[in-house]
Amino acid sequence: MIKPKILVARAVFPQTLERLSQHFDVESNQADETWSKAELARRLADKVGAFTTGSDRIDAEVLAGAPHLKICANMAVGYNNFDIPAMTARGVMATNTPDVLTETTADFGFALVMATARRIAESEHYLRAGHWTKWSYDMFAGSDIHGATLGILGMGRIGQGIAKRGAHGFGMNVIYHNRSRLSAELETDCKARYVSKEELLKTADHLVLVLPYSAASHHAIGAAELAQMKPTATLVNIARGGIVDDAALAVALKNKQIAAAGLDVFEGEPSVHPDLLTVPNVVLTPHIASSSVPTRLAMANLAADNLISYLTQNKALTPLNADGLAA
Ligand code: 8YV
Repeated sequence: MIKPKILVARAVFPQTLERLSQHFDVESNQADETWSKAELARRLADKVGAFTTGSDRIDAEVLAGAPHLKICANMAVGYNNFDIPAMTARGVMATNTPDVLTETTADFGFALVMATARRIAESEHYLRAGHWTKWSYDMFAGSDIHGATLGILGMGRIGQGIAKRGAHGFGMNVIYHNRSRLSAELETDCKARYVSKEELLKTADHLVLVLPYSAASHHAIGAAELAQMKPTATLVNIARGGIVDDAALAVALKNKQIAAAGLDVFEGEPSVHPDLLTVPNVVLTPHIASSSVPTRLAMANLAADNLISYLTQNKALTPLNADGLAA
């Protein structure tokens, strides 16, 4: 039997490839080469399915080179690398990997809050550099987590996970802002109070960004918003680069307009704004919030299952544009 052809655009777990190979004729990128859009389109020319990650842009230009493509399964919950209207117009199903990464990503968000507020990375660099010669009363004195006000911008599943960790684990006072307000039941679960964006910026001791990236959220935190925050406040971004104006943030950190930041995502990543690399009061990690072994496996499995289910039974498990395709 001739198997349908699919492309796995990035290196993945060998067991994911093995599983996909049971159903498909798989071309994969286990060497993890960086492909241009033209290269991606060229490789998609004879494929019906694609396993993609957040770094693979699927838009009209790529789709033009992929006339047989029926589905792109993203190994990510975020899907700003997909041009959904273009995919829908071409009849290509888009899927993502919600839920399986929620708790792991919330753990990491909270870890960044703690590392940032308690200056863990900065003090570790100091120690490794051999600067630690004596104790001093204010050495790397940061701010408290327990009892502080935790602000969350974007209160989806991951935002709620962070809220629960803060409220139930650390006795934090949790406030949030979101496009839509949560139900009373969810607010009670998260012990979170809905506030305006302005109040969130002004009141939070630790502000965490967990909102999806879109034209509407581009530079949701820029110079004007940073100016509204407390000088003692910290900012954590585990959402997407582009939500924060990184150049403005570097200036705010340098001028101590806010105390510190923790960033897992960057505008134009994997490049990082050079000024962020020179300020000490920022913790920088390379987009690893979902990266625990069990969670990355679960994400890969869900993306693979979407391909298998859609291409063998015409049923996507976690579709993004099913309504558009049905219309
Ligand atoms: C991924 C993420 O690691 O799921 C997301 O939206 O940002 C991360 O979990 C990344 O996008 C790679 O696909």
